[in-house]
Amino acid sequence: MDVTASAQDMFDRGLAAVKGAVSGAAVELQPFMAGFVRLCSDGWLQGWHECNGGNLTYRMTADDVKACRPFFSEKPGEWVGMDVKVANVGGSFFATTAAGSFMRNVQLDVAGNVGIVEVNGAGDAWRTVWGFKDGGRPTSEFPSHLMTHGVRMEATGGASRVLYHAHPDNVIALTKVVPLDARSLTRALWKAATECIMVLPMGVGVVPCMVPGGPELARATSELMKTYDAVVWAQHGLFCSGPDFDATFGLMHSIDKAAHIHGLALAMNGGSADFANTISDDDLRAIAESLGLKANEAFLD
Ligand code: 2HA
Ligand code: ZN
Repeated sequence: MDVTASAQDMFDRGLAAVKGAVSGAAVELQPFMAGFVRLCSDGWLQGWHECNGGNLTYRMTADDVKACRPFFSEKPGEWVGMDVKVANVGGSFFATTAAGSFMRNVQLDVAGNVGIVEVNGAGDAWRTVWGFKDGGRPTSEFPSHLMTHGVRMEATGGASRVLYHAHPDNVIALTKVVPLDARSLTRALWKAATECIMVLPMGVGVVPCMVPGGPELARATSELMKTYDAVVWAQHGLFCSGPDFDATFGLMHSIDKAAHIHGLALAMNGGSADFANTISDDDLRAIAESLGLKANEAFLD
């Protein structure tokens, strides 16, 4: 037996194991990844992520990429082509939940349930550079997330970085009882509680019931995201965008809470939306103006 070769082999294996453990932890310890994981856990605790419901993507900053680059795989995955081409996110890196992953498991095994992918210069293919350690791939909604990242980037001068899809119960229920147009839904939400218009001055967009993960839903959502930072998917859930994890989670939470209050008020009022008291349109304007915000006039009387 060649003792020297065997000792070298053991050393190499040990080094690889340590490097693997350290590299996983190092990406997980980055502030953006801590925020990513926290949002997944918080969404689970809200009850918005039954089974593998929901998904999350984050467009990394140049500093995020610099901090993570030493821990990227020495050999990135193969390029995988997409049916969509989003030129303005070409060359960007995204953290994304894995297709089929459960939000409740993300905190237990980040590298198994989350990956970092690089998008090629043309914006029509991706490859894994970190994570998906059990052989996963980006969320099934990745092409629609990418299309929407492109749109939100443009609409916000680059500020928008987070896209979050969840299945909040109250929002889904609301789409069963309010006419499915953006004005009616927005007014029900705005008038539920004074805080709603503060986080949602443009209101919400709405798409009718469509096949989850399909190209039609992707196209409709990204089109509406030119105007709105939140889009209700009838009978399905909600899609929110924001500059960071707090703002995006806060938007999802605020909209679900307003939908909940609307539902409670309907139940207390015997099912009628003719409430004894509510927030007037002038009150809504005054609330928005108090924060220097311009409410969407198309949705006010
Ligand atoms: O990721 O929620 O809409 C699973 C879904 C699809
Ligand atoms: Zn969904």
